[in-house]
Amino acid sequence: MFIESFKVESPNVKYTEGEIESVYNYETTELVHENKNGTYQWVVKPKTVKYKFKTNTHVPKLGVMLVGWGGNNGSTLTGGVIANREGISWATKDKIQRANYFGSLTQASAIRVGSFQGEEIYAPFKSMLPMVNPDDIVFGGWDISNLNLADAMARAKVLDIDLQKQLRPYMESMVPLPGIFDPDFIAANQGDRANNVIKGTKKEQVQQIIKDIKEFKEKSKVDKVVVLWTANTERYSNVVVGLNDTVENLLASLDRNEAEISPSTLYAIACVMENVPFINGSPQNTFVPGLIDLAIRRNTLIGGDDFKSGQTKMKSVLVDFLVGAGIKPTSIVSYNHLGNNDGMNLSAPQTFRSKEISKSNVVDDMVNSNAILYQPGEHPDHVVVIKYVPCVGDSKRAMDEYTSEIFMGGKNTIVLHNTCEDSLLAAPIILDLVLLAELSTRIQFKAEDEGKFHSFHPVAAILSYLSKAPLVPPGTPVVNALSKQRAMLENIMRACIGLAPENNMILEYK
Ligand code: NAI
Ligand code: DG6
Repeated sequence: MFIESFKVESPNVKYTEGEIESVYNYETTELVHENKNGTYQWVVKPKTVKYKFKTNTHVPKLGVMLVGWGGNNGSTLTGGVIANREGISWATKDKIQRANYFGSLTQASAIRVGSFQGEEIYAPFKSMLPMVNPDDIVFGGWDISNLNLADAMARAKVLDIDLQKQLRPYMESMVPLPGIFDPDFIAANQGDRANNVIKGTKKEQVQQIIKDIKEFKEKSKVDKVVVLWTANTERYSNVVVGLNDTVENLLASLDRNEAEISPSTLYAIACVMENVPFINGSPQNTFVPGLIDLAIRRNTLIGGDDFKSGQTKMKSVLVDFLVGAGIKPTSIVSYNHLGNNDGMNLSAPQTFRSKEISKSNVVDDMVNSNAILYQPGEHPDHVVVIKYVPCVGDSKRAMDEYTSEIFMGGKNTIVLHNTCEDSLLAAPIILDLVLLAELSTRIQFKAEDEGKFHSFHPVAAILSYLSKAPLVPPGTPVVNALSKQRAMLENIMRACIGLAPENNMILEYK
C-alpha cells in the first residue's frame, strides 16, 4: 500500500512550530586490536552513541543558478520543471505523455515505513522531511553562449517537439548571463559557442559572479540560492604548491590573475565567498585544496563531482552485486558513444582524461572490501572509451563487458547495452542535488559528547548517491556502492524523524 504522508509519534521526536527535533541512538561498533599472550586478535565492541537532530521546517523559496544553463542538461531541466509546474501534456507517436519527475530520487522514489495488517506500507521519499517543491524553483544562470532557453532547448534536440512548442513561450525570455570563458580549459571545438563572456581579470570575473548572484536573489525574490556547474567538462587544473594548495595561496593567485585557475574554480570561489552552496556536476578538479579549505573555513556547502547518471550507476550496482556475491570481476570494459555537445567537448584528450578518471575510480571501495577475492593491490582491468558520433545526438550508447571469475576457475561474461537520452537521466539528478543540498543546510545535529549543534561538514558527502566521484571531507572513506549511498541518505533522513535505519530484517514475519 502507498501512503502520501505520515507523522512519527514517539518520545524520540517532537514536531514544533518551526522544527523537528529528534533523538537518535546510533548503533555502531568500536574495533580493538588486542594482544592476548602474544597473539593479536580483533575485538568488535558494539557501541551506542546518542545523537540529537534539529531540522528547520521552514521551506525557503529556492533559486537555482546553473553554470551552463543553455546546455542540454540546463535547458532540459528548466523545460522539465516548467512542464511539471504548468501540468503540460503532449502528443508523442505512442500516447499522450504527461510531465513527471521520473528518475528523481526525491520526487519519484519511495521508502518503506512499516507493515499494516500484513501489508508493506510505502511512502514518497520526499515525505520524510519538508523539502522544496521543484515546481517552485526559480531558475537562472550563466552560459558562454547567448541563446535564450527556448532556442537552447531546440539546439539540444532532447525534448519532444510538441512539448517544445508548448514550452517556448515560457522559455524565450530566459537568457543566460555572460559566463567566464577560458579556452585553455575546454576543447578548442567549443570556441564558436563563446559569444557571451565576462571580460576582465579573474578577480573581476569573480566579483561579477558575486554581483550576478546578489542581483538574481533580489530580482527573483528567493530566500536561498544554490549554484550548480553543468557546463562543459574542463581539463584538470594543475595543483601546485604556492598556487592553489592553501586558501591564502589560492586567493593570492587570484590577485595575480594566475592562468591556472579554471573558470569552474572561479565560480566556486565566488559562491563560497557569498556562502552560497556550490555543486560540481562535471568531473574536473574544480575543488583544488585551497578551495576545499576555503569552503571549510567559511562553512559553505560544496559537493560533487560529476553526475552519476547511467553507465556508472549500473556499474556501482553490478560490481557491488558481484563482489557481494563472492564473484570476482577481473575486467570491466566500458564503451560510450554520443553525439551531443558534451560528446564533442570530450573528444579532446585533456577533457576526456577528466571523464576517464572519474569513470574509472568507481569500483575501488567494492574491490577493497573483499580480500578473499583480491590480493592487496589487485584490481580488475578497467578501461573506459568515449567516442563522439554526431548522428546519435543526446541519445548516448553505453556498452559494457564485465568478465568475472566464478567457481573453480570458470568465467562469467555479462554484456550490457544501454541506449538513453543522456540529459533526461541527468536533469532529475540535478534536481535531487539542489533539493538535498538545500535540505541539508537546514539540518543541525550533535553527538552526546558535543556541546553545541552544528551543521553537516561543508564537504557534502551526503550527496554521494548522485556523484560519480563523491567529494568527501578529508580522511573520510569514499563510498561508491549505490545501495549503500542510498541507505546512507535515507537513514540520515529517518534519524531526523527519530526512526531507526531500514534494516530489512522483517522479523515480525519470521
Ligand atoms: P552541454 O555541452 O550541452 O552544455 C554545457 C553548456 O555549458 C554549454 O551550453 C556551454 O556553452 C556552457 N559553458 C561552457 N563553459 C562555460 C562556462 N565556463 N561558463 C558558463 N557556461 C559554460 O553539456 P551537457 O550535456 O548539458 O552536460 C553538461 C556537463 O554535465 C558536462 O560536463 C557533462 O560531462 C556533465 N555530465 C553530464 C551527464 C549526463 O548524463 N548528461 C552525466 C554526468 C556529467
Ligand atoms: C560520455 O560517457 C559522456 C559523459 O558525459 C557521460 O554521459 C556522463 O558522464 C554519464 O556517465 P555515466 O557513466 O554516469 O553514464
